[in-house]
Amino acid sequence: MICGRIKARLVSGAVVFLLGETGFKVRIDILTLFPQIFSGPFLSGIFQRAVNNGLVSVNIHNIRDYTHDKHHIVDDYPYGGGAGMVLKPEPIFEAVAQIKETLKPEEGAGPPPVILLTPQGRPFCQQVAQELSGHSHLIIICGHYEGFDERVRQYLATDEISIGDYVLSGGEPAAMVIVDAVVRLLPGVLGSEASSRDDSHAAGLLEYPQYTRPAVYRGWPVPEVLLSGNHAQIAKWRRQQAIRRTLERRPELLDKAQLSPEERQLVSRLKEDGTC
Ligand code: 6GU
Repeated sequence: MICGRIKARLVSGAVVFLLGETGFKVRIDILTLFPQIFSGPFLSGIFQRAVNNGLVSVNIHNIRDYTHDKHHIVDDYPYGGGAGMVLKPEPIFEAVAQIKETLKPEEGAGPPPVILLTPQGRPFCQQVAQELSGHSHLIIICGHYEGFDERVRQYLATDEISIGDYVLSGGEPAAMVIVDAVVRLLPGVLGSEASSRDDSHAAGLLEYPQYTRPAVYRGWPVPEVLLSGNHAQIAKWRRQQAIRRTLERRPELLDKAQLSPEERQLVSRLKEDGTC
């Protein structure tokens, strides 16, 4: 098995970047007009380790390679007029069909989600990352120009995701964000299960403050409780800090967070104190 090295493979004239090869638990196919954008981000850090350990494979496909005309045209003028261009449906349908054809029967029980990345999609958040991390195969399509022909949305995509209320010139940065957030949730990718369990947003709260040595730096001490060795006290302090920080910065998150009655009281007290 050759893993961890990026391989440029020629598939019917198409360059497909393939990270790793066989035996992967999760496979992600990304369709893009700019495959070269992806040659960096998936080659370092936890991502590379995940690929090396056979936990994930990412295949990047150039939509242009699924055209049949001499000039490899992927877009066209909008019916009805107006500014900008629209991505043609044929190469996108064809790329997805070819990817699905290459699936081995044991890969994924049902058809994989086909996710369109557009500013009009449902908002991406930790819960969506968790949901996507439960699939053994994802197909992600990056949009460009004025958008997709609506038939891609209607008859091919099973999901549409946006990473926030702003407009990017293409879906590629969004694909990187989503793939990163999903891959780090896969079992075995992070060093310990605890590291993703304690993440900001994992429990609907922002993460508590962290400290490392020295115990006093430039006269600024680490909170004493963290040096106490009392694990129950430390856990309580961290939980309170997470609540306090969430109330200060993202109070709307507290409505959905799972808090004990005592913690709800803490929130009311902090609000009354005006400390937040
Ligand atoms: Cl997924 N695509 C584009 N083009 N812009 C975005 C986005 C996606 N999410 C937020 N803005």
